[in-house]
Amino acid sequence: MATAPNALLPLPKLSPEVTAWVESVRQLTQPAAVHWCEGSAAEIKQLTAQLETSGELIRLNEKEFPNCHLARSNPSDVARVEHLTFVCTSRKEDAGPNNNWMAPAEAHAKMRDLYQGCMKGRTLYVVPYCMGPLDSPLSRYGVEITDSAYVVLNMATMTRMGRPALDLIARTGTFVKGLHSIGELDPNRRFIMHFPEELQIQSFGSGYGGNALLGKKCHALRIASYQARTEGWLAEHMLIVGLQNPKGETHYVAAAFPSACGKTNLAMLIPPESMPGWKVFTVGDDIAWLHPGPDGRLWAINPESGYFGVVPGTNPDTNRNAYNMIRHDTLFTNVAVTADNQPWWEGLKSGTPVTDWQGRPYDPKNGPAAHPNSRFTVSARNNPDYSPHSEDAKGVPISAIIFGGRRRTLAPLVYQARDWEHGVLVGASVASETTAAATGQVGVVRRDPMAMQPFCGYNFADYWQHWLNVGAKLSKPPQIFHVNWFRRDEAGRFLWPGFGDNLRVLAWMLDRATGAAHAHETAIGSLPLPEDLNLAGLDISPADITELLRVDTDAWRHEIAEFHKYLGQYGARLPAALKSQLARVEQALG
Ligand code: GTP
Ligand code: SPV
Ligand code: MN
Repeated sequence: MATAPNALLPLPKLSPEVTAWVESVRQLTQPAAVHWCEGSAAEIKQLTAQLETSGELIRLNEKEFPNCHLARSNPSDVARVEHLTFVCTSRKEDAGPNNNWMAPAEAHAKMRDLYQGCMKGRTLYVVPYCMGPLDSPLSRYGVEITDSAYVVLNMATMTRMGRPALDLIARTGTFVKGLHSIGELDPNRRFIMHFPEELQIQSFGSGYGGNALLGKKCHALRIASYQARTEGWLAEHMLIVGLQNPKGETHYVAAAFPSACGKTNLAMLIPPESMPGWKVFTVGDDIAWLHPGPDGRLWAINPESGYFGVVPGTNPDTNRNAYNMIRHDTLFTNVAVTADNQPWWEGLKSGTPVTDWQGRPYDPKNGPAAHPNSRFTVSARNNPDYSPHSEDAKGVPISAIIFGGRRRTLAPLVYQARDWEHGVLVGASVASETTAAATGQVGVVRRDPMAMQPFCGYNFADYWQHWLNVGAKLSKPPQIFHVNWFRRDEAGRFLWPGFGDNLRVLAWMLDRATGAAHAHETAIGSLPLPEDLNLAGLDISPADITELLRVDTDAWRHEIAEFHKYLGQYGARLPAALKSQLARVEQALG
């Protein structure tokens, strides 16, 4: 029987629900073979060799980039597709104005048609995975069925993939079913469907990133956020980072920024030389699962085990650790290559691209050499500052939550919310310039509450209420802040150096959390004065820092009016506390 697992997996360890589902998918999709992934090094090696032979993976310069590969995706398939992503709840209003909705029966029928015989001549891979440490009660399981070996390789790095996950599923019974086929990579036959009530994901027609690595955005955010609401926790688009001050005390911070707005870089921050004694440890770079703990604090785990990070901009100056991390054992997608077969991307200070991301001779007339959303897939263990507490079953305690966006104007470098309720308003009011992480126009400001606009698996109004409910359970809630590393002057120059120097802002936040730092109150929240920030050794003009910390009341009045209008679409579902927090800010702005 084609679904019989390889000899390495003894049958008693298999969940009957998994085998029955795999068999039903096999009958529907009609693959030539079925491969149950065990997650061993030998298996990864074999799949890598297979993709090298087929030409889907190109081995890069072995001396400079040992064990690194390049994959080129279909040029029409280079980013998440939000307009083709649906949340299929029984009631439309449960998905909310923030999601595309389709009735579950209609979506199932549409997908069934697409899946019919779609794996003929291909191998069906069964990818069991665990999101979170294997021994954590906070972790969740899933099985992705895919016909892409490239997806298998990515999932093997990004999740705890293979046999231990299958064993855990057999023991606990509950798992998310994710069915993925690359189909014909036809943008007109491409859908990313979520059925949160059924713990199911169905994806067709894309092999890229969040569309295809179903453990990531589809499971760990859209499905998990829905589950988290009923179970009393939060699934968020947040990095988690540990900051050790010169006294040796470590505080953990979680930060939500929209896609391609600096999470990986903040999670891997390198302290500036003028801040000796600080150490930074990465727990996660993209997703956090946050649980109220018995001690009244909020505890976080990173459900992932690797980074699917933005390549352009990574260099030894912006982040030496990130640069070194991707110099070995890394899978690159859609970067350019040099004459001696090294990967190349915009922002690198050395090397010359000869072949662009599409495999054509590089010609600047065709745009950038590397795709702006080119990515690296790398194990978190490659990160020299990977926190050993990333593996803690109970997670790490969170002292501060940071929201942020990419705004050329308006949003100051940092401000602090009064309390949790005001913090929920601050998170809900995030707006940011769109980036290449999703298809569509880049650089236009759009509302992106909690950096979850593309990822919340249910109605935002219910989500904000859930945030308020979680806060009410915390006797020691994290302080909430908003940052903007991306302010520019009229010539387009960044006013703030960013990257490692962001620690100066984080240090102020930690002092605020312990009551040790000064701030002054404004209508939108509390801000530091220039002298409240540690700017020692930083080459920044007084005019720039003044501008970065300025609250332009007129512009904010306009911003808040726009936000008020936006909230209108959530109607009667909007939490009363959010409305009163908004009214308070409006009143303060006058
Ligand atoms: P996703 O993986 O899409 O969720 O992105 P991310 O939020 O992890 O963003 P990432 O850290 O990869 O940064 C995206 C881009 O912003 C890269 O090109 C970075 O070089 C750039 N960037 C990150 N931090 C800063 C900063 O502090 N200042 C400036 N100017 N650019 C930054
Ligand atoms: C993002 O877009 O926020 C990402 C990349 O982290 S993807 O996995 O494609 O969602
Ligand atoms: Mn992301």
